[in-house]
Amino acid sequence: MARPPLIGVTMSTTPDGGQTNTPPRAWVNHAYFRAVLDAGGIPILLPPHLDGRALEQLWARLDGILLTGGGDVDPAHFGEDQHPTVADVSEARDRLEIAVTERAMHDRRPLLAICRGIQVLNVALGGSLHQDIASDTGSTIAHSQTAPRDQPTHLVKVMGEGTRLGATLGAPEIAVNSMHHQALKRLGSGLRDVAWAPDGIIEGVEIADGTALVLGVQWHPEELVAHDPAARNLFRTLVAAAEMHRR
Ligand SMILES: [Mn+2]
Repeated sequence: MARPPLIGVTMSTTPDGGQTNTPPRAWVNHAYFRAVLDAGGIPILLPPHLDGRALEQLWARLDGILLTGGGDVDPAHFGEDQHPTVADVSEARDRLEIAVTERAMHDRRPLLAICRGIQVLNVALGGSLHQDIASDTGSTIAHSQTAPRDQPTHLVKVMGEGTRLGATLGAPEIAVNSMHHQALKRLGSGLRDVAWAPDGIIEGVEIADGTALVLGVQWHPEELVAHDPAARNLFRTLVAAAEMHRR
């Protein structure tokens, strides 16, 4: 049997500046790991403080990339000052994930970007973010849900015709969970928006020319895989594309 594809999984880290009693550390929620494993991939950790030489060595072995959720991207990356609600900024994480995204684009390596991940993907390609949905757009949808993480709380409309995301999710409208106070504003170059919340907030993107598998979703499918085939399909599609890429 062929060896399972290796999926690089990015990690959260303690924010810049540090906190008393918390040593600097990196972590990733089990849900991401399980979702990759259940889809047939092997998750490989990509901690923010990986140095350039180590990333270089790892890069040759990775078949796909998963950008995970977490704190906010530093708005300096899209030329803005920080809104007061911006939190948990890590320069090291921004740097690693933007570098990984640029390399994945260049090498056409399959990439799935979740929550913060879709925002990193957009910013890495020159796009910008709503730094705070409520104050920036006046939306009345609770994108920072208080319900449990595995519970869908708002709908998303998906463009079905000719889109990878539509084919992957298999339905024109799905119910998703929502744990973000930021969202995509100006789209990065080469991306197209293909899914939206009822308030117009972008909830899904893909690469416009369709040459590689690059999918971004603003919700958290890793928390939904137990009961949602559409969420499972996102990870299966990533792993299948990673397997194809290797050949
Ligand atoms: Mn949302």
